[in-house]
Amino acid sequence: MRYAILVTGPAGSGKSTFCNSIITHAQSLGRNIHLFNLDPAADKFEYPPTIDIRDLISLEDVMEEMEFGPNGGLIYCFEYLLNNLDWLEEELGSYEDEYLIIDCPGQIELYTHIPLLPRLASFLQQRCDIRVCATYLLESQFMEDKAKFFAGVMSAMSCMVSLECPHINVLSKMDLVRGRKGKNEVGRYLDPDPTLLQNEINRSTNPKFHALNEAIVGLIEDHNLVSFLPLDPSNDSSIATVLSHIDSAMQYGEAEEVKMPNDMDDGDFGDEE
Ligand SMILES: Nc1nc2c(ncn2[C@@H]2O[C@H](COP(=O)(O)OP(=O)(O)OP(=O)(O)O)[C@@H](O)[C@H]2O)c(=O)[nH]1
Ligand SMILES: [Mg+2]
Repeated sequence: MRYAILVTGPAGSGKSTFCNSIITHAQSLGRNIHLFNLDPAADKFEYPPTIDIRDLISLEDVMEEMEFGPNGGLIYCFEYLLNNLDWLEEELGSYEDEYLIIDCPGQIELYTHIPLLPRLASFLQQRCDIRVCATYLLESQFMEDKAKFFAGVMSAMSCMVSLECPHINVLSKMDLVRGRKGKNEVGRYLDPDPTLLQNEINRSTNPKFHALNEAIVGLIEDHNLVSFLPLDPSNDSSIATVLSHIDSAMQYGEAEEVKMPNDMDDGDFGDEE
């Protein structure tokens, strides 16, 4: 069986750092994990990618030859990849046992506006028979502004709905809030508490939007879809917990044994107040 973690999230949310931490951690456990770089604009890597979209197409060439800007160029690169999936199939080879971590670019239109990543995810799952788990990273700094946090929750939800595969949301860069937010307060964000947050958002938005706030909060509450795992890449047990949830979502390992994820311990959270 083959497995792949699709690492998504807005620009700068810590996707590449997360990929590195997972690789480092997996290697320390003696697991073999390969990086698949899907960002045609990436230039520096801590671990050399085993599969690299830049071997197929160069963003620089696209921008120069097609006279596209960076975002249009990126969309072009993705469309090119999706029109050349034979290339990818060859790169993926026919390994039996493989665990890939796929570092995506941060442009949100790749999964929301134009379903490029959903098409790739379904290719990996259906054509290549790879079990895929998507992760969506949102920065912990989003907790500083509730309206922004809710926009982030909506984007996570939109990604989750469009990708149609097991999905884990991660609140990244938790080291930045450590000691500044108590465990209970962080908990309200990890398992978003819509009604409590609604009042506070209403206070900072024009009354014209209160009905809209309520509708959005209702949507999040009714579907109870979004919760987050905290991630602090400097803390090994935090990485282990996130990886165990991913493994469990894909049922990685012995097929006959159902795996349960690790519980979160105190070290995974912000400090207690
Ligand atoms: N403090 C802190 N900084 C982080 C963490 N993860 C990433 N960063 C920093 O955030 C910035 C962006 O990190 P990347 O891992 O490149 O984020 P990305 O999502 O891959 O960014 P794009 O590929 O450009 O969308 C870098 O300066 C990182 O050093 C973290 O857990 N804690
Ligand atoms: Mg990156």
